[in-house]
Amino acid sequence: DLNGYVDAKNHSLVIGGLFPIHSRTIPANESILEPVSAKCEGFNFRGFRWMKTMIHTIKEINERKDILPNITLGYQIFDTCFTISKSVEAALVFLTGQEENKPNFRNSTGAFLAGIIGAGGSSLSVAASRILGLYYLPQVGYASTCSILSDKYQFPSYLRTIASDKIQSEAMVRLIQHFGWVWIGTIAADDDYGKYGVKLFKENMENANLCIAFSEIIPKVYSYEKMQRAVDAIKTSTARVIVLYASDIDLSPFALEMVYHNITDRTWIASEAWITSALIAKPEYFPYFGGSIGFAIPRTDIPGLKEFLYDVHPSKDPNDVLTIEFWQTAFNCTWPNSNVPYNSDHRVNMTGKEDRLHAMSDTFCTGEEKLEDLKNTYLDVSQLRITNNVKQAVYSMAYALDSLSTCEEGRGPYVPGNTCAYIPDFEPWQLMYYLKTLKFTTHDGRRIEIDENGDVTGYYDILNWQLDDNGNIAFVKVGEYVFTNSMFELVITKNTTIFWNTESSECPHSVCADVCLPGTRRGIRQGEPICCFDCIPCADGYVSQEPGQRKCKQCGEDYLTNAQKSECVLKEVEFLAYDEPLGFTLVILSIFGALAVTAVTVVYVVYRHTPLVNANDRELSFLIQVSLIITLLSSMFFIGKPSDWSCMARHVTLALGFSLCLSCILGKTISLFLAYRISQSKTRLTSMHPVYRKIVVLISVLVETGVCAAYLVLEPPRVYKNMEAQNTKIILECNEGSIEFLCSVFGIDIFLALLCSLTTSVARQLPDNYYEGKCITFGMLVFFMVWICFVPVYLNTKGTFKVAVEIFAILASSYDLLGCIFAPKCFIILLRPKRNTSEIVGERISTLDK
Ligand code: TCR
Repeated sequence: DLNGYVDAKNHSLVIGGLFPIHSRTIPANESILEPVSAKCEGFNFRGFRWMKTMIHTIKEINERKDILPNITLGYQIFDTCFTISKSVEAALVFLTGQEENKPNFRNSTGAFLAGIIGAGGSSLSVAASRILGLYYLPQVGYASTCSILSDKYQFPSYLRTIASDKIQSEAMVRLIQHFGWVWIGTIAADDDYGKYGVKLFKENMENANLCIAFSEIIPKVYSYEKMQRAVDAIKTSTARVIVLYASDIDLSPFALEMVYHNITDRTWIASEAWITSALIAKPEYFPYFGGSIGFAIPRTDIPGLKEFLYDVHPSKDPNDVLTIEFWQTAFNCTWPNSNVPYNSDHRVNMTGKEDRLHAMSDTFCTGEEKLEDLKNTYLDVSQLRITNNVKQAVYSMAYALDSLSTCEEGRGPYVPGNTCAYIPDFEPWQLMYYLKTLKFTTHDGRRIEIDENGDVTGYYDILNWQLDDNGNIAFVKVGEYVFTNSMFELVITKNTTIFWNTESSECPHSVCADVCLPGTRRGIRQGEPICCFDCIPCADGYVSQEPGQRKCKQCGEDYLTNAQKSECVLKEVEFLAYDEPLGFTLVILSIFGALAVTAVTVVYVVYRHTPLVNANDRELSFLIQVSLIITLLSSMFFIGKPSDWSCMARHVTLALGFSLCLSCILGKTISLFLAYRISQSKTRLTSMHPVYRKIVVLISVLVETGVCAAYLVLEPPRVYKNMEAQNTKIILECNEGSIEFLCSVFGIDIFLALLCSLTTSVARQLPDNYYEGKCITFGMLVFFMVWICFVPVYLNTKGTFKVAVEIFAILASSYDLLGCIFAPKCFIILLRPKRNTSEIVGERISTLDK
């Protein structure tokens, strides 16, 4: 049988109501074979208050002159006992009006059922709505938030004055992001509310790249195994933050379990259904659930409700079993002469045993008990949230009926003919028309607009459980989730303190793996959520500069990584610098060489009229000195930081210097060669005219200049960063530009050198007093040796030494020529002046110059 309240007698219209006044049904006794309607137990004060609010609201509407002036509303309310079976039973009774013992008022009394308020939990609304929807009977929910109820295909006649959980699930993810958590457990009640709520939550988490550590279910009917699974998941997981999507009634056995297993140090994200529930918000649960943070519908005050709630007494109506049970439960006594059970509990408890206690309290109720002394959810009007939804649900029904009643014939909504519907005999779908587009303002000035899915928009307060001065749990508002500028926004109020139930009292840290430090990257663990990862050090040449990087970035080629792999550092640039010992020494050597050549030139200028200087072309000697200065100083271009200019300059000056030098030597050796041939053959061979020698020089220098110019224009050498030689350094070098050109430039020099060698090796036997031929022969020999040695050494050295080797070869060959060609002559000029006479120099030599 169904418990409930009826007041339908003298009213033309009745509104149905479904409320969870009890928490569960009593399991049927196995010995009874025929089906009977189950009895209920676990008096629910909150549901009782909701129901009273419906009655209060209907009274208020009946008293108002502006809504439905000529019509008084009645009600018929059933207790769903928070079970699907009871609410289906009630839905069928509403439709058929066929309940045992009760008048079939819908047809016989003429009272007409306009629609139904409720069913509290989603599963109950879903079940009832599947049946009521068949007849399009309007149903306005006040607490069912499951998202599927928005589906008008499945639930065509369901509307609600509470927002869908879609919004709350989003809000939870925003909250989680706000506090920087990434690894979250979920616990859901075993019903549509819990399961769909968590489903949406998980989807949103996935979109936000956050991870679910575990998802467990709280069983509806106590089961040791199922409960243990959930407890174990919580115990073993590293997730410190857990979303708990359940109605308070379903949650209470679970809360006991937390106490039993002493699971503290968890932060619970509360769904709207339990955040302000007195069933859970008990001071003894505070060590386990303190610091919970969650969403609540904004609270309101309802004028007159408090007085109406206090106006309850069992003596008023001996048949009012619910009020008697309320009284018995609230005051812990037994009402005389009633067989209403007191405080019975048939649940299987945590120890696994069923303890059926049909306890009747020994003390009888006197009726003198004072409600004022009672601290009870029923009478607590400080947290009117769902209660206000009940009120608005009744109002929306009334406003819809009001619009229907004020319809003008010919302007009505129904086609064809723009007809109207009339109270009391309208069809349910005709009332649905008005409900679907309903907009009204509530007593506290809020707008309620029911959209095409039958939903209203949601606003939430974010509450945090703290302990107040009296040791009670206070729901402290720490923020809001509001709809502004056409989008939802999570606002956590600045400078409010949030209580965290952690050891440090700081915001908990809920991660699977800690953020990877700079220098490492996140490495996937196969088959695990993305929030669980290993931190893998970056490879060589790669860095991650910020924490939590997914990839290491490659450093540019000019860069190296530091030891931590957290920074790219510029590679050291290496070249042969002026200020390092090697460079410095080489500079000194080349300058010294140049000075030595200058000294020789001075000697030559001073003694320019002596036969020795004049012998074998004085001008060529001067040109050789100039060219030696050029080659010696050209080594300077090899030192210092290379630039494109110095790269071009170094090879070209060197090559030109050598070609000038060697062509001058050639001029001399050709003369010697001819003189030798003359001395040998005794035939009249003319010696070479000095102008021809200079022409030889000119031609070879011009050829060399031409090739060099082409080299520079077509494919000049450039600076080049050598990275291969050493990983940690950049070696600045000059590349060759074009190998072919380089070879031809120096090939000319080699060709000249070969000619010189050939001619002198023949002329070296020419007897003269200062052995010019022999000296040049020796000089060329050394010259070749230097450059032949140079090649393998150069190829085998690395880095800056390469240039040093090159400079060495240049200096050595220049010094060699200087030493071999000019040193013996200067010796004679300065120290043996007696040998510097024309007789000794010999007339044969002087004939050379004719
Ligand atoms: N929606 C839940 C039931 C529920 C509830 C509550 C029950 C809500 N809020 C407050 C008791 C108290 C939100 C459902 O099942 O849809």
